[in-house]
Amino acid sequence: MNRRSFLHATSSALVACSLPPRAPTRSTPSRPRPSPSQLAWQRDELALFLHFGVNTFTDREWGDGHEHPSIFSPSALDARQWARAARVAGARLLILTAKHHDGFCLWPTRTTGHSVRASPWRSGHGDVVREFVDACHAEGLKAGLYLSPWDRNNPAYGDSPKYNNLYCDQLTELLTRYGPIAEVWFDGANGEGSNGKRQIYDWPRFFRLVRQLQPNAIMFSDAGPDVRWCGNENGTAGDPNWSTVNPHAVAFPGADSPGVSDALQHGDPAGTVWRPAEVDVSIRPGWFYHPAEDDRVRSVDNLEQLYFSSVGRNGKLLLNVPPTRDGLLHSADVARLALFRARLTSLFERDLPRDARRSSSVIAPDKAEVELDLGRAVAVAVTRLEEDITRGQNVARYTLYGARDRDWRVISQGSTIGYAKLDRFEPVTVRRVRLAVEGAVVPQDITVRLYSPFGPGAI
Ligand code: FUL
Repeated sequence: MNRRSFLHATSSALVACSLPPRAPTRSTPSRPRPSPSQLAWQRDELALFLHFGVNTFTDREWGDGHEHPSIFSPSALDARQWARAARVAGARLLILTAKHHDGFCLWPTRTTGHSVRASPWRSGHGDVVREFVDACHAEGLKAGLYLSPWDRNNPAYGDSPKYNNLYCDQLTELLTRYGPIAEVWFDGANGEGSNGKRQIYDWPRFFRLVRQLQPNAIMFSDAGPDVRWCGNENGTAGDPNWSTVNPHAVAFPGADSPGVSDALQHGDPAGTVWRPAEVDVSIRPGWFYHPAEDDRVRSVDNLEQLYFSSVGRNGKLLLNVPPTRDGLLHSADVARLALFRARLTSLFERDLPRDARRSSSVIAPDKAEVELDLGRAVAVAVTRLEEDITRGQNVARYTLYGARDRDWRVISQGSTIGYAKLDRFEPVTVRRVRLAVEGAVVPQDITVRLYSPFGPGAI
């Protein structure tokens, strides 16, 4: 059986194994834990990113700020189509580029004339942000916004205090006009203004303003404060991947000192702050839509791999799907998204073996074992391990063994677990499974989910 056919015919077994929690002692400092917003953010697992703006019409990735607003003229913009496709994909949130580096604003801002107001779209009366947020909410999804700090159009850029005021005004418009915004996405892109001076951003002020205007919004950047960049744009979270970080390792978005890349990829087991990794990657080679890339949309196999290397490595997947010049998601992308969700649903369909006997023991302060007896032989090809992250992230290393009888052998091995760790291997037939947790900071509940390649009847 090839991988594709067995992935289409899977079943699963779920077993929740509780390691007895230890009461914190003086030698066990309390671990950082997620806030309710961070927990919801992670549990959403998949979000869609929408790069849309003047670049869509110039066929470029980065505009230089000289684009004339008249080029922004989507003929059939339908934000409900974006949101429906996202819902079918199983995404819970969409993030729109309200402004990219070219400075063109997709909403009728009072801060600059370089916006949809100066475009022919909806005779200058349109508001993409409004249509986007309303469509998300109508489809039961959360809305998020990306406001590029780098602005290659605005004359104030480079005059740091002046531009910081303007940027705060833009944030204020976006965060007060449209109802709840669940995520605010910052990148650290930084350049020089027309005055030849490098813009110095006032990040603490930006973060304070977002917190004040939308206290429940998650803020993303290299430096959080709520979630961090995973350190690359190819869809791969680090291994290990800790959700705890040392906040001084990446002091501000765009920081480029030694150690930054490692800190973004791996986090820090001794970190004092909870700041999990978001994995942003595009379904096409570019972030913006380019007609020449219509036949380069990621395959379902590839999207599934992305899920394993992001959500399956304790990250959150932010998948970019760019609207076309019509203002619609391309039919190839929409179809791929639906198939991607169908693949995940079929792969992770659950079937709980209620008769599984479990035993668990703490062997040493940093070691614990969980053993499951499934009652009969089961073929297993994928495992999903989960820590109860409401109590923090603790596992540093694990080995999963399986036995049909007494013939114990290693099924998989790994480093961190966190929210979820997915492992895939050649199918093995086991009756008993043993998870050995090594190097845990604090032993805690681990859920072991087993997925069989042969359909529910196999369990
Ligand atoms: C980067 C930008 O420079 C890219 O154009 C894209 O928006 C990516 C998601 O973030 O910082």
